[in-house]
Amino acid sequence: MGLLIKNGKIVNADMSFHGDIYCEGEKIVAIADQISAKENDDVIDAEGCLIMPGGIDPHTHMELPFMGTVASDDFYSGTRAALAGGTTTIIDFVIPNPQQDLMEAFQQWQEKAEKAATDFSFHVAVTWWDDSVSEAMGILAKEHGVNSFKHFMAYKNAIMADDEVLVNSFKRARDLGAIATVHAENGELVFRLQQEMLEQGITGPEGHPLSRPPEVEGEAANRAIEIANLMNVPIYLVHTSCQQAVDAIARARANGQRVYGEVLPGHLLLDDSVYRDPDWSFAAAHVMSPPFRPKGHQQHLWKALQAGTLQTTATDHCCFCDPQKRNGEDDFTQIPNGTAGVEDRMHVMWHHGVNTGRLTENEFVAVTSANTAKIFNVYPRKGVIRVGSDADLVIWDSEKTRTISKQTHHQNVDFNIFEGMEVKGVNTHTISRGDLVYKEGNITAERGRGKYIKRPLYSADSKALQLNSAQRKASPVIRNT
Ligand code: URQ
Ligand code: ZN
Ligand code: ZN
Repeated sequence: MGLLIKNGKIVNADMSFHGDIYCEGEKIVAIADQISAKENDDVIDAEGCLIMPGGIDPHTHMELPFMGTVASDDFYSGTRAALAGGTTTIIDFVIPNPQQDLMEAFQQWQEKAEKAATDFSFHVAVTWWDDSVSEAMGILAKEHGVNSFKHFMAYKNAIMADDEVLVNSFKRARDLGAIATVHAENGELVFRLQQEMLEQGITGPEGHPLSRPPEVEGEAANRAIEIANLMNVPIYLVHTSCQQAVDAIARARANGQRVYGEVLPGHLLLDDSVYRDPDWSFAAAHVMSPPFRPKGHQQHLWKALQAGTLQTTATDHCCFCDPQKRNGEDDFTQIPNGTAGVEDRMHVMWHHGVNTGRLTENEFVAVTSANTAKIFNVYPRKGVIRVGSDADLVIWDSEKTRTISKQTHHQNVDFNIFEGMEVKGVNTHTISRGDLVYKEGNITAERGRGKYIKRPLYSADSKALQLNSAQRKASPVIRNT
């Protein structure tokens, strides 16, 4: 028995065309003008709708233990919500405690994710360093399909990676044929500025952005990029939030360095005024790092996304309910950092990206799915509607509206940073590996149906990775004689 999706307009990152799609098992097996249904096939008439690759969210933290509590969406509730919003694959994070064996942490996260409703993969964070970490990175890379290693440059006295960890881990990632990813904020500066805020008697959420200004991110972004340059490893900056970080990425890319950047819808649309709201709960609900920025940065981020300086969108879905946020009622540095968004990303990016003319429908697919698949090396298995690819699809009604609200979202959290936002253009159906898992508000995905996605290593011996920019500059210029 197969699934036939008829009469739709197929939208990939590279082109759009009308056609029928036939899925059998977990794969797309045929794309053609007219496909006839066989007996017992399921048929969806997508007349007037678009059919796009299922969204890939490269940055989530389901049930993350963090700042003395645990994120309130677990791997089932959070991935159910993802499917409702058109995302069919997440890349979450294994975050070992300092001194914890990376393999032990990887096993712990695999067990948590057994209940996932979407396909899932893991970036593994390097939060400390010794030979055993290097060895574990090799096992994860060669045997478990981990081709990306994360580094938190923030969160001093917790999971912060100092320059020694960055240099060692970046070099190891490069030698393995993996990519380094970073949360780029200078954790020493944040710590000092937090103390200064508290010493001045600033204990409310308004202290959060004051203790992590854009310069704190710009410095770390530049430092991480330069370390990656000299270690000759590709680097991916998560939740790029400000002009300073965008400019560091743009400079490096213009210099031919392999640098990629991610942006969250929240940073594209919200500003730091939320932290000065008189309602403590409202302000605290927006505490995430890097913080939402002063007006002006948002436009710079949009332009960078349109220009291709930033390539992907993510959510950093890491949500905490008000009672959890109240851990920081008397001290903003104790407010668990994180916000939700896994259910809203595609809708928000379509409404504020495509409906405004900032992005074409094809660019929308690029920044919500295809680019992430390419950067993290699961394309064309994911990220494209093509024969042989996984049947991860959304049927998209560009006329259908939704008003985003905590009252109606499926995320397990009592707040929504896009509360009240009316968006036009939503998925009516979500299909994951050929299963119809969401239809018109009804999620039918079974707990644990998600599969772990291994991500192949890049070839470590490719010429492109053999010279860093200094060496490239020194190499003889071959003139066309
Ligand atoms: O920093 C992150 O990405 C995690 C801990 C989620 N929290 C956040 O504020 N971004
Ligand atoms: Zn982060
Ligand atoms: Zn994160």
